[in-house]
Amino acid sequence: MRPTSTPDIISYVRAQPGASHIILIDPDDADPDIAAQRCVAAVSAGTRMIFVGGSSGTDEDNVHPTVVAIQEALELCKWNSTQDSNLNESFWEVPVVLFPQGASALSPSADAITFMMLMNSTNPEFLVGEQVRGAPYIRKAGVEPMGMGYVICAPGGKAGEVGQAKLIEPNQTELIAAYAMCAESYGFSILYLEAGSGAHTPVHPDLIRAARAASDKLVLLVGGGIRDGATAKIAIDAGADWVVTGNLCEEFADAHELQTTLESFISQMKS
Ligand code: 1GP
Repeated sequence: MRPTSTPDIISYVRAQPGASHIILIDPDDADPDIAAQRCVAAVSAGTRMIFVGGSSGTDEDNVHPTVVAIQEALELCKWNSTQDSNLNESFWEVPVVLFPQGASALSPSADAITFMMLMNSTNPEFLVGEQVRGAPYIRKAGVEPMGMGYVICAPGGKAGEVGQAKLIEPNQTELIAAYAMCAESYGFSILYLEAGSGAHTPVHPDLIRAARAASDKLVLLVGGGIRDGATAKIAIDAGADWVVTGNLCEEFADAHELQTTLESFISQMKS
């Protein structure tokens, strides 16, 4: 849901006071109602952005209803908070952002889109092809594009396979620094270092440090294989601004349990 505190979503993304959490909802893994319940639990725990997408199995038929269900659930929570003077309604103004596998996995109801270049893909479709196909839809729908360099690091997982990425190894710090400089030079706002969903090892902190040192302008996102607050803190201490988790939030059938887990995750990450 669109924040009223900033003129656009990228200003909101930049304005968060560091060590922030994003929940990634994969519409291929959860129906819209479950996804919405997970988002309400996550926002209650302190999550400040919601990504909707996945590297396979998503299209407008599952992405759009998922975005709508999440937006409606947040609206309802915001409305409920207006009935209680102790609650701050802006707390629920958490943007729902597309993190699409391609031009067919979009929704006009999203607040913004990570308009990404998969920078280390060997396939031009992921550099600019899907983006050219999706741009007119995004423009017509009025969904805010946030330019993002997306770089997949080893082990890379399905995102690395589907995106045909030449994976960045943990010792390739000069290379990741060059990607960060390149992303900044393109005028992107965000750089996302991805290890792949469910990765057995997250992005190496040396890579995060090198990217951070190469650019202090980019908002730095890190995700893939982060399952606990201590690991998230390592990423934050190395220079990440936001940590993304997907699998962690899919493990819980019970929203209350998810909320409790994320509360301790976020508090440890920020410690
Ligand atoms: C995938 O980085 C995200 O794009 C999240 O990964 O599912 O391992 O948390 P996980």
